[in-house]
Amino acid sequence: MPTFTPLDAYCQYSTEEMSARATAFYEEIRRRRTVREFSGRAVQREIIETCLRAAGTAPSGANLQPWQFVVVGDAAVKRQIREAAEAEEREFYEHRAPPEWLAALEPLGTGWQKPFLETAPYLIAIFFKNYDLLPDGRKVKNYYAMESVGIATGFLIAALHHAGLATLTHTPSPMAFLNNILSRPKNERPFLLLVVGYPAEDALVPDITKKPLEEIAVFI
Ligand code: IYR
Repeated sequence: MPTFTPLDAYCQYSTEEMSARATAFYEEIRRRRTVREFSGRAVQREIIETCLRAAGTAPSGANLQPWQFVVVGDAAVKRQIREAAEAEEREFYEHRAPPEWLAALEPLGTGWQKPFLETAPYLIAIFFKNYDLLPDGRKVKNYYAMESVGIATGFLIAALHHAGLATLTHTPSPMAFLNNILSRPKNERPFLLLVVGYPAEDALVPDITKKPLEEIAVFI
């Protein structure tokens, strides 16, 4: 039998307050920029932990929470990840990527070299689990694993931004090397590598814009 508790945590606001809150959040989140130049300045582990707790509150299929976050602060492991990622990225940029993909990436100014994978204080490897493994080896299916992990990752990016940190959603492809380097079981599939830290003092970001509301939403 399911058990239920009152929705004590819900806060209701006046229309004015709601409007002010919606605007304040929009102003806060619209300042977020993906950063590719990181400072080496250390970040307190406790801040990362709190942001991961925020990510862990995300909704998920049947509340099965099919995510695993692996926080890498160790310089030697970061180097291994950089080397493996750059090998894949070099293949991608020099051979695998079709011209139209390279053309789409042009405005971002990306390339195969990924120094930020060593410079930034933390790399958070995010995995999704289509099934969980019980200690006896039996599999328990998860539902909407990738969607759930996408939502949790959005929460994490927002939480880190809110705390005053910069992030980069990095997707070296393929990412299977993350399982080997981080010794993760085979039911954990890499979702993305989140680079976390302070932006470099002189960090530049591409001059790009977001689509206006009219282009991304319709009311019917
Ligand atoms: N994974 C490569 C290429 C890349 C692909 C997309 I789609 C981006 O939005 C950015 C980069 C890289 O990280 O450089």
